[in-house]
Amino acid sequence: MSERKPLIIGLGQTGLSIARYYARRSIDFVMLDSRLQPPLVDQFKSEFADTELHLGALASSKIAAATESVVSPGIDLRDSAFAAAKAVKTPLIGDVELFAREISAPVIAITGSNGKSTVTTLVGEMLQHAGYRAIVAGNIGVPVLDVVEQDADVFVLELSSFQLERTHSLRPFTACVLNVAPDHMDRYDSFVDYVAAKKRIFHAAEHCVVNREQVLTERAASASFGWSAPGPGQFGLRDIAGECYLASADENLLPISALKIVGRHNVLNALAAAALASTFAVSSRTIIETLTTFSGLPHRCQFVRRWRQVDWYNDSKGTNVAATAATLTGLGGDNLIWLAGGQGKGAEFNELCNVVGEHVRHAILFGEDADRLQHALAASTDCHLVTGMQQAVLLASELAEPNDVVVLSPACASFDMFSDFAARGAAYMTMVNSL
Ligand code: UMA
Ligand code: ADP
Repeated sequence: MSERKPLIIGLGQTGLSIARYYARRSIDFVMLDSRLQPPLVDQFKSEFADTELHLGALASSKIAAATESVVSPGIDLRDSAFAAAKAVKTPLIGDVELFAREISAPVIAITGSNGKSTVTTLVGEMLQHAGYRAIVAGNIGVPVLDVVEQDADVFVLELSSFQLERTHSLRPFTACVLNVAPDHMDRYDSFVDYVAAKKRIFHAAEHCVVNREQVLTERAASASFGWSAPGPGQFGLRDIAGECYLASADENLLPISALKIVGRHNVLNALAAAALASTFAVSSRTIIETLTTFSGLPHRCQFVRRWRQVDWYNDSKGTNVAATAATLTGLGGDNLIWLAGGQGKGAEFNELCNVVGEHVRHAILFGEDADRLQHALAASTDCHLVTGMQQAVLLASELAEPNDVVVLSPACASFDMFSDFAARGAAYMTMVNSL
């Protein structure tokens, strides 16, 4: 009887990885997806031809009657389809919960509104350079159950609030909330609820690493990072003879100018990664080596090209207001031509007014929430509405004057026009490179 099997809900990257995990353990399951044509349905049918699959509106009675449901992060647990399951206490968990129940290697767990992938990658590289078998997974694009059987000395996990809210058994060796700023406000009743989901990462953690400037995520910590000069157990900045150094307690690590990653926000990311690696006894020398060689991930303030004396950047991963504000501030100046738009996820775009007023000469807006962006920012800069990426790039190339900087940093999710942020960034770069 299918009712007594576990359910997998969501046939995306996570759902497929859970299916493969159950199959490796000979556990029968049922797959559900609310869409009639989920992206990975053909792949699923070819691998699991005999498995029960239900597409379309989620049946609440089925979910309530299952042994447990493993729900993909993209699905909102407030959906009425889960009410009956909650009433009869059928467990609703995520893939990270299954992972946590199984592993014995320590976990360094990283969350935050912005900088997660950059910091997770940096920490993974620091540990690998120190000689550990460190495996990076999670919201960064590698479902945790794809790596659960790998022989690891340590797992470095990027975790989203959606993953954390459905995880109960994780006991991280080190946990960190990098920062909190409004994001995914369409998925939470309030900002407080969103912050609470993020702070679940600290539950049962042996070491906590905190951002000294964020009182919202304050707690007793093994290490902290922030802009101020560091005391014991702290990472921060110190001025030495007019040069600003990343420093740990009384040790000066490296000058900011030695970092390859650009922008003020990336200085904080570097300090956070150093603080996290220090809880795993990675030496300062290894931390410095990694920080001086890491040149950043694609789609994050990525330099694309200089064309007719104009620099073009791709920050497609800037998917919320705080991320875009950090990028526009980081690029600086008052001559930015800024491409933005997509799905705003309920964001308050007027929080961008000051930073846009200071740095942006022209805003070129497209996608589902372009009107809302224009409405919020019309008084701060010159706004242009266009129908898509190609028109945006062409208009930017017409408006740009020598020494201007053009940047795509959408402040929005991409799903209205692209499969994800990477496809959006790739489309932008192709168009920029073909100018
Ligand atoms: N969906 C439905 N019906 C369903 C199932 C999904 O409409 O029944 C929709 C969701 O609303 C969403 C999309 O399908 O719009 C994808 O959801 P999913 O849960 O199937 O996503 P996966 O493909 O499994 O990818 C997820 C993460 N995506 C989300 O949380 C939305 C990926 O993070 C992550 O890399 C992957 O698991 C592996 O862990 C991406 C992301 O955008 C990068 N994350 C958000 C962020 O970083 O802001 C949280
Ligand atoms: P995440 O995985 O949390 O989305 P990324 O490291 O992929 O974070 O960076 C995504 C975008 O967020 C970057 O392109 C940049 O615009 C912004 N960003 C990165 N780090 C920070 C930070 N520490 N504070 C604010 N914004 C940041």
